[in-house]
Amino acid sequence: MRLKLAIQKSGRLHDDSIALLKESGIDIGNGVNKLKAEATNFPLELFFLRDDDIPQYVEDGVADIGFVGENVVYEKAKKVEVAYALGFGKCRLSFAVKKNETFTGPNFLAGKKIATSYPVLVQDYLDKNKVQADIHEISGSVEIAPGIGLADIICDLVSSGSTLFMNGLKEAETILDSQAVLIKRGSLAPAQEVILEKLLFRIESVKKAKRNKYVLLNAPNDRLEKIISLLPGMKSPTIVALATPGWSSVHSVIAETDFWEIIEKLKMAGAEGILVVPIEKMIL
Ligand code: PRT
Ligand code: ZN
Repeated sequence: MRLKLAIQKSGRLHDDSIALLKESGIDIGNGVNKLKAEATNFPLELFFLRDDDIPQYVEDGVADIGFVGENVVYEKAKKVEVAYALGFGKCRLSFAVKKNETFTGPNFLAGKKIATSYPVLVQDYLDKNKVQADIHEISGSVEIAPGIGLADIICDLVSSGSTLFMNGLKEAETILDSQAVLIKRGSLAPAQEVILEKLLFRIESVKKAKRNKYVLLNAPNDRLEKIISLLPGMKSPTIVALATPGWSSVHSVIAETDFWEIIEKLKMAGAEGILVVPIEKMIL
């Protein structure tokens, strides 16, 4: 029994999808230029598809699971479940107005022409806010629509904002925060659910490891109590005696988010020779 995974053939999600599988210890056999590939050391078969088609293929059972942006999942509204947030491909779907205009709220959209590749999500937003507007669906280069007189406003994906800026537009209102997610068909065979659980366990270990750092430091024994109180660790830190009498080496795990704050406090508490190393996998 194998699990069939659909990922983007080429584009913004492709490299991160492949990297995540590699970091999860999954080797992909023959090249990615074909339509399909098989993992050599895990019961996984890969399909390389356009991202827009992935929800449909998962609903139809051509693939069992897929890696795809939430923006695509919700726009396509197929019968698939969002099982796991993968943490890459982050962006937002936002309205953008001409830079000299002021977006005053949903009513600003009333009667306007909106260019977008996301007509379903935009219509949802309009309905929720009881506003009527004219949606023009276009598949690419949405940002040029106001400049050529095709639309008054756009609703498009934004990450750095530089595309909007270069086209004389500014972000006005976000209607969806998006990232790549793992979607699945509702009804997987029990044996496939087991494979999916194994895959998710590996992905979670990789993600946890990325969020944490392994820290080693030296400290005089009379400062140990203070230093230990600053370290969250998974359980309690490891303490090893150094060859120099009265000194110990302390090892622990620190979350990336708290990292600088804790390091500064550790230094002030008397820690020396602090080493910070990346963690490859983290299994709790
Ligand atoms: O060929 P295929 O259909 O598979 O690919 P595609 O061209 O439809 O998609 P692709 O590869 O461009 O994007 C795939 C997915 O990446 C999207 O569905 C999102 O989930 C995610 N993603 C993340 C983005 C962006 N960031 C992003 N910035 N997708 C598109 N953009 C575009 C945006 O449309 C705009 O043109 O980048 C531009 C804005 O970027 P900034 O940095 O200038 O703000
Ligand atoms: Zn696409």
